This record gives sequence, structure tokens and C-alpha cells, in this order.
Amino acid sequence: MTYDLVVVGGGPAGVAGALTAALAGLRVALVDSGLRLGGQYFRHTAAPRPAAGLDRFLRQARALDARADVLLRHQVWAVSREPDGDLLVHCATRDMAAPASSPGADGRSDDAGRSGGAGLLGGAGLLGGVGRSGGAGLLGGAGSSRGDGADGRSGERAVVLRARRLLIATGAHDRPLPFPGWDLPGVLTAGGAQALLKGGGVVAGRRIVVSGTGPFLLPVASGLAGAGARVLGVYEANGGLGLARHPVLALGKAGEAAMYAAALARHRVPYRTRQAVVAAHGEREVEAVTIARLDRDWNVTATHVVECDTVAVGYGFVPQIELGTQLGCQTRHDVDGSPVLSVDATLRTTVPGVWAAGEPVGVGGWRLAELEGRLAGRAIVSDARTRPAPGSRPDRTANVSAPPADDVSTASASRAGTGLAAGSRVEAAGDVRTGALPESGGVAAVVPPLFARRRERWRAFGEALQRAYPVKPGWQGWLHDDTLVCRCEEVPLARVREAQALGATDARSIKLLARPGMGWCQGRICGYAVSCLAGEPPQPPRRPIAQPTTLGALASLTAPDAQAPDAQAPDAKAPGGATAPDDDPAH
Ligand SMILES: Cc1cc2nc3c(=O)[nH]c(=O)nc-3n(C[C@H](O)[C@@H](O)[C@H](O)COP(=O)(O)OP(=O)(O)OC[C@H]3O[C@@H](n4cnc5c(N)ncnc54)[C@H](O)[C@@H]3O)c2cc1C
Repeated sequence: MTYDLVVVGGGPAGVAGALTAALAGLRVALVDSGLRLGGQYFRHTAAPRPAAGLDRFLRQARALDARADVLLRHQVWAVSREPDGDLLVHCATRDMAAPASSPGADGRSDDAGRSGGAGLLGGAGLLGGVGRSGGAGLLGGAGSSRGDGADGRSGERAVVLRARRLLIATGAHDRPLPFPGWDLPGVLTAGGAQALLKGGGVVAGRRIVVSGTGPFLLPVASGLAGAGARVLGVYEANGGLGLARHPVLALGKAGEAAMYAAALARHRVPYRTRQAVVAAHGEREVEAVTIARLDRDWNVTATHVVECDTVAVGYGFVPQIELGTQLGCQTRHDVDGSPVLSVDATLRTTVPGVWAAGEPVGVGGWRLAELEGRLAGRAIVSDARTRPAPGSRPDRTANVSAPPADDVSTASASRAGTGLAAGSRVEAAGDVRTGALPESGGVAAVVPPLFARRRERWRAFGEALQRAYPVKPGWQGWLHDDTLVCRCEEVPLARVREAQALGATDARSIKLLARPGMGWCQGRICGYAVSCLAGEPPQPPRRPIAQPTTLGALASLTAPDAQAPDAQAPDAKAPGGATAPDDDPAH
């Protein structure tokens, strides 16, 4: 089967994009590595607690599940182009020992207890001992936390989807900075601590210090405090003014900020500015941290020690753009120097058939991500209508493998849509409020002015946040010669400096000489720090695979039992049918 659209990422951007396209009658598959739809912001347990926008997201997710193939626990490691222009989306998935529970987004199944990390942690990633065993699979079976069989049958195995179009909605992951002791168990990224709490109801520790920069520290600290942890302090490395320098932009967030401030006050959590954790101490795990007072450039001016068992640190986010760079999409540097995918007003990348939305286009919050997903969906529908695929396209199922019958995703996979013809049955006139799609047209038809203005405003807000909470160079002075910069390959700062003394002038040549970024995570954790140490902005990733995967999964690509999808399966999802108001992303 060939999908009209495959969406990678089940956060607000991916779900809005996929639903918009599916409602218009396109045959859509959405792939996410997590156990449930939600992404970083809407990550939730089986019994979700109230959170802004969550009800609406769950409505969208349910509507999507009824109209598209939602493949959870599928990690996409590559996308390649076929000679005829179609895209092959290469995923690795894993058979679960226990009977799989429902993949639905509505929280009907309680599989959090079995998550073991892979889905639960998603892109967040943990530092310290937990992260080493709990993250994504590894390239090469050795050391894999999953116990995969090398034959690819008992562990991870490959699933390949064929698509005419791709929407990259892969979000972002935490940006950590190295400091002495950051490799001790008990040191987590702020997103990792939050992922444990939101995804599995697990409180990361009992006496927790939260440190780093940016407003994301506030929900993390108040969430942990609300769940019973003693949060000893939030240490913000930048000044306290933050968004106050951008009052118009701050206005929209004033309510949220006040809510977090009240929560911190209620739990007696001190919030300190121009201070940060600069070292963690302990024999086998974290027992204390050094907190430093910082000047404007983050040079240390004074220190004191605080006893704790857990540290959550976060210095912003790194957009996940690997799938785009693999395909040759152009990138640009965002305000904070992060490489992001270049897109036009309709979220189209520079590579034909490929769109991107949400954090891979630039970090800007879940509202913006959802709006962009929706706009990308509209653009994709418009593209499909103006360049419809031939109805009598030859069946290519022989080239495609799909989840076997016992996979959790099969129930929805067998209800695949019937394609574009149905799309023509939906509303012809574009309507901004209902989200109805125009038959065809230029940018203005796909992106109505109201949406364009909203996107501009929220994008400006995201950029203002990045300006308000920069990473300052003084952190490099927190490191000692023996501080690990790359935890996977255990590369200390001294080795990086040696490489520089030998003539390495950029991150890539440092990597070649000293090996930071050559290990399990392929520079996803240390890449930013190594670029800073090299004195250059982070470069777009040039990794052959977007996500670590096992050799077993790769081997199963050629396994004789690779199955073709049931292309003849009747369509039970009524693509192009009448749209219930609740299912519309506009609601
Ligand atoms: C760790 C973390 C925590 C955050 N917490 C908050 C918060 O509490 N409040 C807030 O306002 N904002 C938060 N943000 C910002 C947040 O990301 C939102 O702005 C919003 O969730 C972005 O939506 P998105 O759809 O672009 O990406 P996401 O919500 O990140 O969704 C991306 C999805 O893609 C999936 N994915 C990525 N790569 C692959 C792959 N190769 N194969 C398969 N699936 C893949 C991920 O599992 C994820 O589900 C957080 C960000 C991070 C990184």
C-alpha cells in the first residue's frame, strides 16, 4: 500500500497535520515511538490529569485513530526516496512479550508499567544511569537494554511504509550542558524528570534541585513539588526579567507564569536567578550539588553546597531534524543557533513532497506546533488535489512490509483509507473558523491571513523566549580537565582540548580526533556542548540514521517473514466522510 501521507511524530504538530489530511480524505499513517500519542507536552498517563489543551488533543487523537493508521512504538530511523519519487519510511518496532494493549490515545490501556523506558522517555532522554538503560535502542546489539535477538524476530524488527508525502513533526529533545558529576545516577534532564512524571506517574527523587535556563523549569519544578517531591530550589542561570523585556509577548503568558509562581510559593520552593548547579557530588549517586552565583556571562562568582538526591537540568531544546537533513532539506540557524529546517509559508521544506511542522522548524510551544501541523496538513491536501496521484497506480505492496497481525497497530492498519478520490467529497470552500479546506489555490488559500498572523505572533514569541534565555559561554569554565564532555565515549574535556591543540578547529574535526559524538547517542546529547567548545554554532546533523536502532531490526529488513500489508483491506475509516465538529482540528 502507498500512503498519501506519512507523518512522523505524534505530538500536537503531527496529530493536527495527520488529522487535517485524514479528514480531507487522504490515506494517512502516523508513526510515533511512544506508547501513546501526545508528544512532549501532551504526554499523559492512562488516566490523564487535567492540563491546558489536553481534552482537545485527546479528541483530535481519537478522531485520528478512527481515520488513519496510527503506529505507536515505531521508531523511524531513516527515510529514503524511491526512483519513482515515493518515500520509504523505515521504522523499527518491537514485539512485546506480554499481549499488547490498545494503542489508542484515549488512555484506555494502562501500559505505562511495562514501558521500560523506550516509549516513555521518547525524545526526552535521561542523564545518569537511568538514561543509559532506558533510552532508545542502540546501534549494535551489544549493550542494548532490550535484549533483542540478533535475528530481529524476538526483538526489534523493521517496518517500512511507502508514502507519496512526508510530514516531519519529530519535536525536540532536551539540551543539557556538561558539568562535573553530570554522569552520576540521579542527574536527569528536566524533560526526563517531567517525562517520568507525566508518562508514568514516577517522581524522579525525593529531594530535587532544578537548574538551567528558561521557563520550562517552572512546570517541571511545580509538577515535581505537586507530586510530593521536596524541590529544594529552582536555579535560573539567566536574570529574572526574562520575558518582561518583551511585555507584549509576555502578556499572553502572564497567566501561566502566575500559576507556576503560585504553585512554587505554595510548596515553598525558592526561585533563584543568576544561579545554577555547576557540579554534582556523590560516590555512587548524587548526594549533593554545588550551586554557583553567576555573572551575566555565567562566570562563577560564589558557591555553596546543597544536599539532594536528584538534579533536573535543562538549557533549552534541540530540534530533531535528522529525517529532514537525511533527505537533503535545507536548514537555517534559529535565534539560539540551533539548526532547524527551512520551510516556506505553507511549511513545505526545500525537498519536494516533504513538509515539516512544530519544533523541527523552530522551538515555539505546543500551540504553535499544533497550528503549524494543521497548516502543513492543509498544504498537503492542496498539493494532493492539484497533483492527484493516478487512481490506477500499480500495486506496490510486494516492496512494503507491515506490522504482522498480532501487532498493536494492526487493528488500525487494516482500516486504511481509500485515497484521494474521497478527498474531493469534502467541503469545497475554505473557511478559517471551521478549518474547512479550499479545493486548491495559492498560499493565501492554504494559509488564511488569520492563521498566518497567528503563526507569526507565536513564532515571534518563541524567538523572544530564546533571546530571553540564552546559553552564555561562562559554563565552559565550570568544567575540569577530567569532566566528561561525551558520556557515551567517555571523552573528558582534556581530550577535546588536545584535539584542538592538534589543529581541530571545528566540532567535526574534534569528533574525528577525540571521538565525542561517536557513541550510542551519536552526539545528540553532547553535540551542542562540543560545538560551543569548538567556538562554532551547532551544525545540522549528518547522521546516517535518525534514531539509534539495533542491528537486529536492520537484519529483519531482509528476513523472509517480512510481511506485505493487507492492501485489499476494506476501508472502515470513512475517509472524506462528513466531519463531526468535535473531530475537526478547529475545535
Ligand atoms: C523534554 C521536553 C519537555 C517539554 N515539556 C513541555 C511542557 O511541559 N510544556 C510546554 O509548553 N512545552 C513543553 N515542551 C516544548 C514542547 O515540545 C512543545 O512545544 C510541543 O510538544 C511541541 O510539539 P511537537 O508536535 O512539535 O513535538 P513533540 O510534542 O515533541 O512531538 C514529537 C513526537 O515525535 C516523536 N518522534 C520523534 N522522533 C521520532 C522518530 N524518529 N520516530 C518516531 N517518532 C518520533 C516523539 O516521540 C514525539 O512524540 C517540551 C519539550 C521537550 C523537549
